[in-house]
Formats: sequence, structure tokens, C-alpha cells
Amino acid sequence: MAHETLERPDGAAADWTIPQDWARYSAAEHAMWDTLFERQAAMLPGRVAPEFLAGLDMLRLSKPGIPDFGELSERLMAATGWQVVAVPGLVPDEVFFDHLANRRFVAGRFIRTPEQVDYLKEPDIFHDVFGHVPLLANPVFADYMQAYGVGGQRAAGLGAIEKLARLYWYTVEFGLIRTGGDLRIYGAGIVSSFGESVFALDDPSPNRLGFDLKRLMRTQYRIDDYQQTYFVIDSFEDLLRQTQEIDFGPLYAELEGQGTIEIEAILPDDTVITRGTQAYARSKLVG
Ligand code: HBI
Ligand code: FE
Repeated sequence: MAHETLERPDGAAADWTIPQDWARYSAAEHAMWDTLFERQAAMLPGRVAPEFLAGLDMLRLSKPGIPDFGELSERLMAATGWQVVAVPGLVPDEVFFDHLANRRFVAGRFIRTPEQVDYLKEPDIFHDVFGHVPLLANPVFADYMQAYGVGGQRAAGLGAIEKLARLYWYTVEFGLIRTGGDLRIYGAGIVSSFGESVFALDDPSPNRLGFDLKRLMRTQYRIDDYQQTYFVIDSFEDLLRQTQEIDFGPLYAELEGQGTIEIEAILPDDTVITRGTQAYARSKLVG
């Protein structure tokens, strides 16, 4: 995430947007999208929240391959009032929050190369569009994302971006949700990852804990590998309600005195759905 100073490239507007230039994608780039799309779409039934599958149809546009943001935005606008705009890569926090607060989702326009199929550092168009856009067609989730943007603007003024960023990480990027008797994935980092879409639900390694806003805002996370802890929400309505009810000013002050929680810790007050073995993370430590 963008805590370093970023420089706005030449050609980007003041709000960091750039044209998508859809006509400039090569056949190989469109084919890469199709490959990734088919692989993930086949994986997701039974694993992903039904709200995500409902939104996925939006990405099957009239043109082949990589979605055209203009066409995509038209559909999304009709559903929930959101748009998708292209940016060169990571954008500064305040720019990111301003776009979300105005129901614009920023997406990278480049697509990973064949060498990067299973891992890349900066979010590409497949992560940003396949991972994030389907849920933006859901009215409740759409409101949650906007609320996050507004919350980010407030957090910036209170010096609390780090805490709020953890909320984004453990919900928007790596969240799980209870659906009927099952756990399902909904976080974009999971749904756009072939490996993690299995690991997050089926592997005995990670902890799976009930969503607890205050607890989660103190929990460290990793950006370099599969998560060691996932948090499970009961519903998108519940997530939206909890984040709207909270007065973040006093909350941040309260959390400030409490310090951070280790990635793999399980605390006495946690609702434990799975007590992870952490075998996967340990296997990575020993060379
Ligand atoms: N920029 N393009 C892009 N995508 C992100 O997800 C993103 C970003 N800038 C900042 C950011 N995320 C996070 O650091 C904030 O949620 C705090
Ligand atoms: Fe993302």
C-alpha cells in the first residue's frame, strides 16, 4: 500500500486518471484476460459469495477480452452509480479516498505478463476489475466502499490511515463471509487469486475469526503471501452498519493506546471459527 511518496506521471490528470486506451491492448493481452477469467470463473461457484457471482455477468461485455471501462462504467452506473477509471498504478492515499468517496473505482490498465500469472506486486487490471468490480454492482457493498472512502478522508485528518487501511485489507481485499452454513470468499485479493481462493477456505493453516472491527483495526497483515488470519463477516449489511455506526474519532483514540496484534495471534475474546495450524507460514520460514 502507498505510504511512500508517489510521483504523478506525465500525462496523468490532476486526479491521477489516464485514458484506458482500450484499442491499444494487444491480442496477447486480451488472451491473458480470457485465460485468467476462465480459470477463476470456473473456480468460484460454491466458493464465492453469491453477490459476487451476480455481479460477475457485468464483466462479460460485448467486446472480447479486457473490459472497456467506458462500457463497464455505463453498466455499473445504472446498477449502483459507480464508475471505473484508469490510473497508472498505486495512487496517493488522499487521491484514492477522494475517488472512492465519489463512487469512482480506480483500476490499473496494464495486465500481468505470462511470467507473472500467479504473483505480482502492483494490482493489475485483472485484480482490480475482476476482483473488485463485481461487488460494486451490489448496492450494499457499493455503499460500504463509498463509506470507506469518506472514512479515509476523515482518518487522514486524524493520523489514523494505518488503522483504516487494515479494515480495507481484512474486508475488501481478504474478507470471508458466512453464507448459509458455509464460509465463502468475497475479498478481491482472494477472488482474483487461483491459489488463495482455495487456501483461504480449505487449508488448515490460517486462522478464521469472527469479524470484530476494533480487533481487526489493530491486526498486522502481510502483503507478500497468503494471509495467516481471515476475518468472517455475517453479511454485507452487517459490515456496512457496523462501520457506519462507529464514531471513528473516539475509536482511533481508544485504539491508539492498545498497540498492534500479531498476524497469527488468537485472543481470549476472539470468535474462533478455525484455529489455524499456521503450518503453511512456518514452512516458508524454514528454508
Ligand atoms: N492506489 N491504485 C491504487 N489502488 C489501491 O488499492 C490503493 C491505492 N492507493 C492507496 C491505497 N490503496 C491504500 O493504501 C489505502 O486504502 C489506504
Ligand atoms: Fe485490490
